[in-house]
Amino acid sequence: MKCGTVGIVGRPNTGKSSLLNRILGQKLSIVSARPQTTRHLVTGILTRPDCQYIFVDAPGQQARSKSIFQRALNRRATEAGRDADVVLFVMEAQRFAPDDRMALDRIPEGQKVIAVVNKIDTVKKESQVIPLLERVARERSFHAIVPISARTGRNLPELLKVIREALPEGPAVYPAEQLTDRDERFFAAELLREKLFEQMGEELPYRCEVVIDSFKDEGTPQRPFRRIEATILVERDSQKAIVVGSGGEKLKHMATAARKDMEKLFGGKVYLGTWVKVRKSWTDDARVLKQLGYD
Ligand SMILES: Nc1nc2c(ncn2[C@@H]2O[C@H](COP(=O)(O)OP(=O)(O)O)[C@@H](O)[C@H]2O)c(=O)[nH]1
Ligand SMILES: [Mg+2]
Repeated sequence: MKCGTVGIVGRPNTGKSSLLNRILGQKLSIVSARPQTTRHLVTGILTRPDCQYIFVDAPGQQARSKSIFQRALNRRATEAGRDADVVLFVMEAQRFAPDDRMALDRIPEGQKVIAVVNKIDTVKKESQVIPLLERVARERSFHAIVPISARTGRNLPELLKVIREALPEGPAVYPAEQLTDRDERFFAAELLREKLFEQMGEELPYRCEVVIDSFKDEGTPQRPFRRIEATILVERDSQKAIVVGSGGEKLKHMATAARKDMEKLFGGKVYLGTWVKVRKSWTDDARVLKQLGYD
């Protein structure tokens, strides 16, 4: 038996969260077309008869970290690369740019790193990526370089095999059926935050944070029912108006979509109450960030 942690790192938007979700066959980490959707270290556990993989999906490393908040996200990504038994460095099939190199450089020397070249479904012929693979091979001494597609699932069995080889021997740490070490409260916040990314304009989602004020299990095993109260924090009154929408329509729409996803993930009915509150410049307020768990 093998068992160990697998850190997933790389610059924003290369498909790290998509890869984790695809491997687990479940939407665990939120995904969006915009960079910097992921803010937390999301653990996803895959147990096979001969191996337990403990994946840790990290926020993307950003070169220009302007706010205290962004620097905290970068630290989390660095942590994921440093503390794992094996690191997946995820990049795109079409490019290896300075921000990719920066993310790669943050992985400490001596770490076992597998270069994962994602999105090979975007090239016409797979042989087209060979020059890039050769170039990447010169960047660092990788344990392996594996081209994949998180979208189609191409080469994922091979990737899992390569990861297994690199993991240490040892018994499973988690029960075989456990999917994550995060609790339902965490996923409730993430699912609502995902709707902000999906349905708000370009900049706004980066100014928002979701806090779960209360999470109560009020059902029975036969009829599960969860009562959840959530607050969306924004930085300014004008942003609050946009999130709420005219007549509260926008907020209602997002809350409904989030509630449906929660019901799917948790299995059972959910009541979701949502509020929007202004916390001036929370992305640059060390005290608020600490309260939110970014330290
Ligand atoms: N064509 C293609 N798109 C992908 C693939 N993997 C991820 N994406 C897209 O790339 C974007 C960023 O994905 P996400 O998983 O959030 O990236 P992250 O920031 O690295 O976690 C999303 O729009 C995904 O749908 C892939 O294998 N092929
Ligand atoms: Mg992500």
